[in-house]
Amino acid sequence: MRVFDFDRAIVREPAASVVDGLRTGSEPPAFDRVLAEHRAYVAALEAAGIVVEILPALPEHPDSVFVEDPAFVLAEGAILLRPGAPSRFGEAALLAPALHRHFAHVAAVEEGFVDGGDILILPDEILVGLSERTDERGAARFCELARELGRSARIVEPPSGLLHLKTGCALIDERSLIAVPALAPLFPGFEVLIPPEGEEHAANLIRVNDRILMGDSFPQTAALLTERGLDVVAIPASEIAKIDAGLSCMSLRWSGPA
Ligand code: CIR
Repeated sequence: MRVFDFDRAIVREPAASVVDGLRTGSEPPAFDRVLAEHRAYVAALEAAGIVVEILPALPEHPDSVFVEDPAFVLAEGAILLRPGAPSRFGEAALLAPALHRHFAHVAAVEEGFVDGGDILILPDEILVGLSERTDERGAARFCELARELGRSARIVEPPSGLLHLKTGCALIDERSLIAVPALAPLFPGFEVLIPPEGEEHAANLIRVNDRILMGDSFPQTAALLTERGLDVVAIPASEIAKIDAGLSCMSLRWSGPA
């Protein structure tokens, strides 16, 4: 099985409060457009062969649609994380019941901070990037828990300026990644595709089974990936981009029994 083979996913319906999600830009998103993007995303996951569980919206947590940050999942088990933004502190506990329904093994990081957006699964190891959301303590504890699940994991220090490690990179197949230039040195031994200038946000894409799901505002990157023989599915994501999100953060994906 490849690390991007998935048949299950958990997502969370956006709440109307998503318009108050954390953002570095000035313009808030429109709720109806976020909802439409979320529906297109779920449909694209389903079309890629995934059974998707949709959890109810959590109005008290504007960013809770981004389920990737409070938890981490593998076929072998799940790890509840500790998101580093104060408004997101309660999200892991609210995800816990769904994880317990699907996984016999659910561990939890109980010290420091670590956001799932900083965790990148590669074929032979897991990388955890330090960021404003993920500190040494949380990252180190996460690595220990990942090792208990049989995976090798280590901390990396990406250059600052990105919200999360995966804001700027993603695995596209077993030997190659897409990454913004500043992150390319983190991946010796891989072929690194650099997104064309102006399309840096294309790097937050997801490889799902034999497809690449990416935002639909990046035609040059889509063409580069298509030329490599990849099956690219472009979906609308410009509204969630207003709250600093890309495609990886809206689902927890794994391969395994229901
Ligand atoms: C936040 O700042 O936490 C959200 N507005 C965006 C989170 C995006 N998460 C991710 O890329 N993993």
